[in-house]
Amino acid sequence: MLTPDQIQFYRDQGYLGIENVFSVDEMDELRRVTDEFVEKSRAVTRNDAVFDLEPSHTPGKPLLRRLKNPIKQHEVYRRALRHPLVLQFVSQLLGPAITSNGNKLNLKLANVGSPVEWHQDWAFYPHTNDDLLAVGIAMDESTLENGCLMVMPGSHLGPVLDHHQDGVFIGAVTDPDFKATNAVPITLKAGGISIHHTRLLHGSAPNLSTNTRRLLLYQYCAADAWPLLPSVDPWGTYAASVVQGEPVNVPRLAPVPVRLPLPDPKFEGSIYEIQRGLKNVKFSVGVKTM
Ligand SMILES: O=C(O)CCC(=O)C(=O)O
Repeated sequence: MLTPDQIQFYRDQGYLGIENVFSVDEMDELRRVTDEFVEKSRAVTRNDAVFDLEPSHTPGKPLLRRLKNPIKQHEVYRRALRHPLVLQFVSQLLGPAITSNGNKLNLKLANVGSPVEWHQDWAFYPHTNDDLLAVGIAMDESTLENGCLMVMPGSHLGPVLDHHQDGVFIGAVTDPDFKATNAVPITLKAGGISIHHTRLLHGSAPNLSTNTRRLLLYQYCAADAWPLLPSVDPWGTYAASVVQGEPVNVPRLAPVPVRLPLPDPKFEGSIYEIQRGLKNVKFSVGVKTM
């Protein structure tokens, strides 16, 4: 259980570091399976739906930078998503009903691990409310030297900064006034976890040390946080719908009541077909007699 002080710290600062969440056996299994994927990446020469490679990757020296969507790749990652302690902590912060909108395994292999520039996850996937967070499972000891996660405490309560460059989303803060001052590292032993709020500014330095740093990340959302972007070709779908004027990427959010028309009422049918099952009809269908 998170203590009331930990919960308050998360609310005020936007993050937590918690040691000893995964057992030694659980970590050994995660590392063993991950090593197998690094081995498999030898056969891959360019980034694909599963593997993201460091620029200096070669079959002789496989340098896997990210395993994409690990829960699709192996049962051991699926189990970690539902780890009882993780779900207990997440429900204390988000409420009992939780969804997951993504997962990834970032590997910063010794001497080569790429940095991740400062960003806010919210810039990638805005929702109807910001009760979203990411849990990072430290698969190795995570230190300043090997590129541990860095955060800017309290920044989740501030503005969402621009992540666009020349009008194109670039996945990192581009605000010219942004300075990464007061950043703090979340150092962890293997088996510990970090938790960070979706609006918290964070990033991490390259791994210039001889110790690998692997961070398995799971994103969780309160079940009543709905994504604002459609999952397939969001900009193309939206932009194609414009009949006059320019598309906008800053939606106007109003505190309007919303109830989604789900479960799916078979929208391929017309309103006549959808209403056919209505029990409490108000207009009776009369038969005109001559
Ligand atoms: O792996 C890291 O250090 C940072 C990961 C991160 O923030 C991301 O992938 O969005």
